[in-house]
Amino acid sequence: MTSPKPLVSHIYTADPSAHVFNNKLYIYPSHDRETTIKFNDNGDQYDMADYHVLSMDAPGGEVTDHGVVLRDSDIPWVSKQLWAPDAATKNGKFYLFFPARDKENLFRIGVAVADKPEGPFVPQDNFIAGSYSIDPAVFVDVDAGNEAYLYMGGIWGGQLQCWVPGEEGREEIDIDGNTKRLVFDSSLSGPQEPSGAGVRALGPRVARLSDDMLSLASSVHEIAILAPETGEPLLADDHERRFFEAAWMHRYQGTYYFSYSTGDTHFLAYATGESPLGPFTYRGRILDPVLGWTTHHSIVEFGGKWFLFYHDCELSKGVDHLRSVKMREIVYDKEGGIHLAE
Ligand code: FUB
Repeated sequence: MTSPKPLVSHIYTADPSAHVFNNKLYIYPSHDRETTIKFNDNGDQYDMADYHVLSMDAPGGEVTDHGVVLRDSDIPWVSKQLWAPDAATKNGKFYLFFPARDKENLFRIGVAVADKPEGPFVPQDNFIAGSYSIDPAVFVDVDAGNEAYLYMGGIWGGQLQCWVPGEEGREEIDIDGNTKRLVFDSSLSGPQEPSGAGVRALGPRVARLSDDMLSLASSVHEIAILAPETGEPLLADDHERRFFEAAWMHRYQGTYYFSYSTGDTHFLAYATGESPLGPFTYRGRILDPVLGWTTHHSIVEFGGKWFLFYHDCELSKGVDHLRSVKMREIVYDKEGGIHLAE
């Protein structure tokens, strides 16, 4: 299949989080912009300052840009870098979750509230207490009590590897069920992660959200992604399968699908499990590397079909920080495996 066209070409967009709200498809992307900041492995060149919302009435239909719905200067706790957002609805309100650097340069997750899916969104004064790192994905389990879960995490520029055991830190539950205290170690910033024979990969994080969607209602848990051949957590040196960033959760026929980017190996991969909290077992790849370093996606059912939303840098001819959102249909095989539709 030839590469699809970008959904919009009047602005650069990335990291699409797609949802169906009120029978209409809404896409919450990052808004990429020109910068003189040189490419580095910390992602400083992704220097975004606001969010737009896109919408579509039917798959393949006209795309509406609802304009700027939130900007960095309106968010009291933010210093810079509005990265990949997500959105959710509950109790008649709409919530935009977004990562950004706080005034101490740490990535945190914030939330802003609106009455309509297309905003405008009003930010909370501070980030969500206990949140950290990047790439929030919020899953409201409408088939299981409307419980809402916040997934987050990304290594290298996303700082997940900077949170290490330390007595003064906040409590968190690791994949063995042990409670740990974690503190931020800035010496681990940048393109660093655990490595070495037998060392486990860092897992993404999840916590339940409060009913008003504005705070965490549980401890943060590390999620286990297991290798199917051993049943053990993926190892840090398994770069073609381990979690890097871009968490997404969806449910298909009662199974929970956790999908993500493998970062430096540039795959979109997925793992499945019986609970939104995991553990998940690695299943395979959804998308091979696209043009550009990053790959980031969402998966949603719309009009009886399933779609993958993702980005690449074809429109900017390979400029890594100028990406464009696209969509492709996906199908499931009898075992629940995901494939791109022809
Ligand atoms: O858009 C900035 C960052 O690039 C996102 O947070 C990552 O997922 C990657 O796409």
